[in-house]
Amino acid sequence: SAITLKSYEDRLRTHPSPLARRLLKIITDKQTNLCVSLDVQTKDELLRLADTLGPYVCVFKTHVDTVEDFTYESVIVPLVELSKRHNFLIFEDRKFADIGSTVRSQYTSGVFKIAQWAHITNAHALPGPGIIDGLFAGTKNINEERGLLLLAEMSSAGSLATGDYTDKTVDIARKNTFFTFGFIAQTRLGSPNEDFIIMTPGVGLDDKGDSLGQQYRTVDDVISGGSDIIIVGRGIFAKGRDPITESKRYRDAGWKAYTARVK
Ligand code: 5FU
Repeated sequence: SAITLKSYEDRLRTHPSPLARRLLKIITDKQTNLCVSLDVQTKDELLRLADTLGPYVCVFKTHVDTVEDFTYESVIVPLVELSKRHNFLIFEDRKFADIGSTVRSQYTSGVFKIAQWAHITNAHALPGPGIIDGLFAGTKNINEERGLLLLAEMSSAGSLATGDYTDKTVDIARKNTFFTFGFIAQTRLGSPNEDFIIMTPGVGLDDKGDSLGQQYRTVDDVISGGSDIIIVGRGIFAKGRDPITESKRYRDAGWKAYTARVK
């Protein structure tokens, strides 16, 4: 039977994570559960897409280490400005995977200083709960909401994050729901009295996958299965596609699927 869930608006009143409450408010106000993955290699493309697609998304996901002409001043400063202008959050898809002490440095320092600007980042649970403690310690001097997603499942073929690994990842997330507000996953996770935000990549309406293991599911499949936010990259900006037309299409499909499942 199909999953029913409370509305985003109801959930924003009770969610334990300040970042999640801010996110649920944006989703409610803009009526979009679309996260666009800005997987491009130049700052001009990244900033152009962030500006033109900003009105249609709740979150922009980045891989800043793939931007060839990256500088903090020329990429991050304007991106943060755009996030305020269009009211979206920034999610750096960093997939931390080391001991607490190391991830704290990777999160706060170096060239990228992710904690300074990314409202959301993510981590593998593989190293154990110390990874959350390390990242949470990195938010100590930040005066704005920050949130972490754990990778509980992946979209790629043959992923090892299944079964017992996924269940144990959920257990680890339960230790700090102020900071760890949800999962990268393909299915609804957590018990019915908990409220984790599920963000799902591997969403595409026109393709089945790519040649490197990516697998796509439809928007309906993902949202009716209990995911809260669809993450779409090449479905929106691959060669030959018009990013604005496709963003509207995914936004509309995501919202329609959501209204069908809401209690
Ligand atoms: F954790 C994951 C995952 O399980 N699958 C993913 O595809 C993350 N991703 C990211 O979502 C991946 O790194 C890309 O940035 C994005 C999907 O892009 P696509 O172009 O929609 O395939």
